[in-house]
Amino acid sequence: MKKLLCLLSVFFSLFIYQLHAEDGYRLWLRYDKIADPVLLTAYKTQIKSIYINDNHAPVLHSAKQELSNGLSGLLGTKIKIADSLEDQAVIAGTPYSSSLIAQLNLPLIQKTNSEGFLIVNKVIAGKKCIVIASLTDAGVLYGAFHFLQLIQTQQNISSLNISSSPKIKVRILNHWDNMNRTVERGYAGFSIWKWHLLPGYIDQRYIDYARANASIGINGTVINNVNANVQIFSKDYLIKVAALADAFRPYGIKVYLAAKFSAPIELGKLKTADPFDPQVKEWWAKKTDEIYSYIPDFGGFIVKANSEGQPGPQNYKRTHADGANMLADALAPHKGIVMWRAFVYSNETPTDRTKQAYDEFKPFDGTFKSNVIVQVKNGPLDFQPREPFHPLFGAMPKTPLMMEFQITQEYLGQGTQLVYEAPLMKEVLDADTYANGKGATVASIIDGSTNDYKLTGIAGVSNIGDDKNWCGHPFAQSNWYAFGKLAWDHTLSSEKIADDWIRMTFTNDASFVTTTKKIMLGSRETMVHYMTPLGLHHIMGDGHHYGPSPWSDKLGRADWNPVYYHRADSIGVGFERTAKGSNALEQYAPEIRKIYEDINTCPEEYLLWFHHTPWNYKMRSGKTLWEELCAKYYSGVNEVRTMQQNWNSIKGKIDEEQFEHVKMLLAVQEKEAVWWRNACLLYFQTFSKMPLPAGVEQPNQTLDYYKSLRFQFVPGNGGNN
Ligand code: BDP
Repeated sequence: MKKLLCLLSVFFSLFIYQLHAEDGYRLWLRYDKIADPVLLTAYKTQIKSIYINDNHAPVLHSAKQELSNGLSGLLGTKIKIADSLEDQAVIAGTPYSSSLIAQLNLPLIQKTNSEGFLIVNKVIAGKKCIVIASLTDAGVLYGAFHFLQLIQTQQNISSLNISSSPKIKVRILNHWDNMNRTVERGYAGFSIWKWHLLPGYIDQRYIDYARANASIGINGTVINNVNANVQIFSKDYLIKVAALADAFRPYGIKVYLAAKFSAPIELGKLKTADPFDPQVKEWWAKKTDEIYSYIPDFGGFIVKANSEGQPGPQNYKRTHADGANMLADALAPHKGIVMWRAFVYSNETPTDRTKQAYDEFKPFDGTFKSNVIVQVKNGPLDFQPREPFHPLFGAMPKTPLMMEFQITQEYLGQGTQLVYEAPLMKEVLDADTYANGKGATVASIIDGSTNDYKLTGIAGVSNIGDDKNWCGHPFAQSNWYAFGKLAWDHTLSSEKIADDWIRMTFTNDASFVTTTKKIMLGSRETMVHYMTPLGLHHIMGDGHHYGPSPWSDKLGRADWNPVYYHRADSIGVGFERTAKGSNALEQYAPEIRKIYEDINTCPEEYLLWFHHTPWNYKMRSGKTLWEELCAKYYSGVNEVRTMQQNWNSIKGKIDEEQFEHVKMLLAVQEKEAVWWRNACLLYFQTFSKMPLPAGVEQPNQTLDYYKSLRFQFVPGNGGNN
C-alpha cells in the first residue's frame, strides 16, 4: 500500500510538473520535451547532431542557436553541435556558407526566392541528414524555425521535401508606441522599448521579440507611433534606435521609423516643411544620411500625413505624391523606402469619409517614385469588425500598394475579448477586386502578381506590450502569429494557422486542439454578431472606442460620430452608399457594383454598409430587418456562452493558470457581449419602434443606464484619459 501511495505521488508530481504554470512569455516558441514516448524515440533516432558552418555570420549563428536550443528542449537531451558531418545530422546553410550544401546542387534558384528555403532529407556520403538550405542567411533562419515547428506540431520528418518562400517582400510590424512608453491602442501594458535605459541596457525582450518575429517570417518593424514625435530623430534617440537595430539584426529584422512631416521645422528650426523648398529637401537628405551612419541597413520611413491633424504636404498646397517623393529622394541613395499611408480623410470634405482616400490617391497613380509604397488599411473606414475591402486595392496599377491590418484589437474587443483575426484577414486577402477581370484578389494586388509591382509589403499594427505574456489576452498572441504567417503565405488557411499555433502554444492534445480551434475559428463572426451585425460600423464608444455608443453625436467632427455611420431613423438604418446616396460603390469594379448596388443581391453581411434599409425589409431568412438584427445580436451572446462551455470542457488539458486566465476573460467577454446587445437593440428600438423578441432574455438595464456609462481610464487612449 505504502509503495502504491509512493508511486501515485511520484506520478502525481510528474503530472503537475507537466502542467506547470505557463506565463505565456515563450509565446509559440516553447520547446518542452515531447510528451509522447514513441514520437520522442522516433525523433531522437533521426536527429543526433547539428552541423552548421556559421563563420560568425550573425543570422546563421541565430539559426544554429535556435536549432540547438529548440531541438535539445524538444528531444529532452543536449543535441551535439558537430564540426563535421555525422550520421543523422541536421545541416543548415547556404551554398555560400557551406561547401557541402553547394555540392548538393539543390534547386534553390528554381524553387525559392531570396528569403525562401528548402528542407529535404538526403543521404550524403552514406550519412542520413536533414538539410535546411537557402540562398540567404535569413532564409536559413526561417527554415530553421520551420523545421522546429514541424517537430513542435509533431509532423513526420522522414520524407521531407519542403520549399517555402515569402510571397511579399516587406513584412512589417507597426508599433504605435509613444516615446513616453504609452501605446496608442495598446492593451498589453507599456511599450517594450525602454528608452531611458537605451543604448546601454539591452533587455532580453528585444532579442526574444526579434526571435518571435523571425519565427513567423516578419522582417521589419516600425518602432514608433505613426502619430510621430520628432524627438526620435534627435541624435540621442537615433543612438538608442541603433542599439535596437543591432539587437534585431541577427534575426533579419530591419528597423524603420515613423517620420513627422514637420520635423524640419520642429527639429531643424526651418521656417517651413514645404517639400519643394530646397532647404527642406536638404534637411531630410542630411537627416537620412545621419540615420544611415548609425544604422547602415535602416529600412526607411512610414508617414501619416494630412490625417487626423498630422502635418503634411497639403499644408503647403503640395500633394501626397510631392511629399512622398521628396522623402523617397532622401532615402534612395541608401536603398530605403517610404511607406506613405493612405489613411486620410477630412472633416472639411463633404463626401462620405470612406470615399476620401480613393479620391485623394487614385489621381496620383504612377506619379510616386519607385521606392514609395502606399500603405492602405484593409477597409475604407478604420479596422472595423467587418468592412468591405478598400477600393484602392485594384485601382492603382502603377503604384505599389501595401496592406495595413490592425493586429491590436482597438475595435475588436480590445484587451478583454477572444477574437482570432485570421478569418478577417483572409476575408480581405481573398476578396476579388475584379481589377483585371475575375481573379484579381486583394492578395494578388499586394503580392505584386496582378500589376507586377516591384516593391511589395504588408503591415500589421502591433498588439505587443510589456505584459509578461506580450499581448495581454493569451489568445491575442495568435493574431501576431497569424499576421506573420499570412504575410509570408496568404494562401494558408485560418484553420491551419490556428492548428499550428494551438499545438505550439498550448499542447498537441487532440481534444484540446479540436475544441480550441472551434472557439478561435468562430470568434470573429461571433464578435460581429454582438457588435456590428449586418454591415453596421463605427458605433463604439467615443475616444477610447470601448463598448457600444451608437447614440454618440457630440464629437467635434461629424465623421467621428456613430450617428454619421448608422443613420438610423423612423424608416430604417444603414448608410446609403449606392448611387442613391454617397455612391461610394462607384469606386469598385463594375462586377462588384452590380451585386452590391441592388439591395436584393447585396450580401447581407454588408447590407447596412451600403443600404439605408427599411426596418420591415424582408431578409433572405424571411424575417424583417429588425427581427434579423435582433436575432444576430442574440446569437452573438449565445455564441460567447458556447465558447465558454467549450473552454470549460477542456479544463485540465493545460496548466491551471492559463486556463483560468482565459476563463475569466471569457466571462468578461460574455458581460460585454450582453452590454453590446442590450445597448444597441434598446437604442435602435427607439427608431424601429418594434418589440424585442419574446421568450428570450430581456435587457436588465434601460437605455439611459447604458448611455450614462463613462469609462475614464481605458488603456490605449494615450493622453485623452
Ligand atoms: C485609428 C486610431 C488612431 C490612429 C489612426 C491611424 O483610432 O488612434 O492614430 O487609426 O491609423 O483607428 O492613424
